[in-house]
Amino acid sequence: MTVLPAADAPIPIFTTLKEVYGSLATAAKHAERWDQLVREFETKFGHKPTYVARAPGRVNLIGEHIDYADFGVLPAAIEHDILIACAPRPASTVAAHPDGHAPGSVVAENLHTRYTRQVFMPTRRHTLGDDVPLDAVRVAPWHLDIDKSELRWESYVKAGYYGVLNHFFSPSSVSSVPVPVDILVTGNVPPGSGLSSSAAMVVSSTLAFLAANGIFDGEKAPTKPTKGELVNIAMENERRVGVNSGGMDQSASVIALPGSALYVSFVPSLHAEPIGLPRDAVFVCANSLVVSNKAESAKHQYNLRVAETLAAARLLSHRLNLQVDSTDGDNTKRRLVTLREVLARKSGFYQDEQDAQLEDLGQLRKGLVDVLGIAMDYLLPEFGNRTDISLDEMINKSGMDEAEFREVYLSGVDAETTKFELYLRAQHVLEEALKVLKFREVCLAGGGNEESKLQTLGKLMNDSHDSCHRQFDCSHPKVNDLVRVARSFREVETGRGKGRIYGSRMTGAGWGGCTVSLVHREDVEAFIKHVKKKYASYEGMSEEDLASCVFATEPGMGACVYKFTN
Ligand code: NG1
Repeated sequence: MTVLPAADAPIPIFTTLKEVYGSLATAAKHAERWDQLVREFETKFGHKPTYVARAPGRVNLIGEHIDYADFGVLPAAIEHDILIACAPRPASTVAAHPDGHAPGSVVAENLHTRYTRQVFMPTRRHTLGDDVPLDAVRVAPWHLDIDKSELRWESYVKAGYYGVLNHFFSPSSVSSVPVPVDILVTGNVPPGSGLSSSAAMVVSSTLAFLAANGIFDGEKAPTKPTKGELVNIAMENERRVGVNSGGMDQSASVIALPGSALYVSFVPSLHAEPIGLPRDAVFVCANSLVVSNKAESAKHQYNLRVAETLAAARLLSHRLNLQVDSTDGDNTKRRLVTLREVLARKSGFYQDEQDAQLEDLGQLRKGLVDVLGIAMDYLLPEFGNRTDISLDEMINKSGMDEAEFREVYLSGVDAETTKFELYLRAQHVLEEALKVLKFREVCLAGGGNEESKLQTLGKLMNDSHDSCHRQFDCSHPKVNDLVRVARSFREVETGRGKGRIYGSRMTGAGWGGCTVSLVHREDVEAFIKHVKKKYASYEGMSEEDLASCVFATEPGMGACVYKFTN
């Protein structure tokens, strides 16, 4: 049997829930949700679903805000997921729908009553172009209106559909037309909590439209994407909602395998390596109840951090005189450079983008010391005790003229700020990259003392949180409180000694959302009780609500398509 690298494997098509969740026990917990989804689909649409697309959320164990700098990260899929039941709309039910049987039209319903029914249809403008013979028709790519100004549930559905249309229904082929589709969505990944509900929505929507259009059936099956291809399409799709996202969430949601975390790296191309965790390690998620709405706040928060991180790399590459741009005659073609590329070029490992050397802990450590020293000299302001620099200072130090810099680095960001924290952001990214590799190394090391492994992993998580809070400024006072509560478990007497909490940190983009804590398997129950009792915002909540706020999670199965067989 050939073992495919995880990203090259095909998207699994399952026909039992045990396969979907990786174990019978987990499947049993979810069976009622699935039944309800299928029942409601029939009630709402008058016909049965043909597929359910499933994509899980993820918890990031370590490696925050470094995927878009092209450094590897270490997430795991969680059990919580988004499910989308779907089917082509049969001609017999057309009378019931106002938009009838228009190609590609979608009726989207959500089991959650807060989200209302949406009906939409992609358009493909056929125009007579001046660059083609007069009698020829130029066909523009498919288009769907996505409202980026406010967070709407169907935007994520549309984002998934967009990629399917433009990758699988070529605009130049008039015969290739998507079918009308009915979909029903449900999910239990809490939105805005750092557990990647958005990636789970986009991945499941992408899969649902592929499935409903028969891409996994019979003769069309050879065109179906691999897991790695699906990740790339989902990343592209998520950007349509207005977030310049890295690739961590989509990779974890698509490629994860039960029982292992994933080390996901992006250079020279997407690669995912399953990482076994120490036997006694259990990760517990806790929700701060501060909702972090990434899409709406992107320009002050997430996208601004992406811009600062990329600008830091540009300034460093200029200071180090690295040849990162291509030239065409007298014209220099500017492009975005990542901190990882700066490090690779500075360390001499950058060869035709094929370097993998920086995944080696020793090499990364060597390169870092140098680059951090230079960052400290160059990225800080020249005068005063500030750490931030102004837009003018930043442009001056970039070696680019203002128009170019705005075009390449700021046009997509629309950041409402005049100050940029380049040094602190670069310091976080470079040091966090090192923490990820150490974490991976400890997990991969055979033998050794289990307790000391857990302590090392926990310390890395604590340091990561402190860096997210101080250097990257992406935590939130309540998230810091929750981390303090988690860490204070070490003072609690459990009957087996003091509580074994090894580390606790924010997870995901931050500015609210969840924390993840590394706890000894035997102490998990006591730990969960402690957090429920001590975190002030949980006061007065019912046991049922609390159970959805604080929960232990084992690394779960990645995305799949469930096919109904009769
Ligand atoms: P969240 O917001 O937690 O799903 C986001 C990005 C990740 C990564 C983390 C920070 C998206 C879809 N996800 O995750 O790629 O950059 O922030 O480490 O934008």
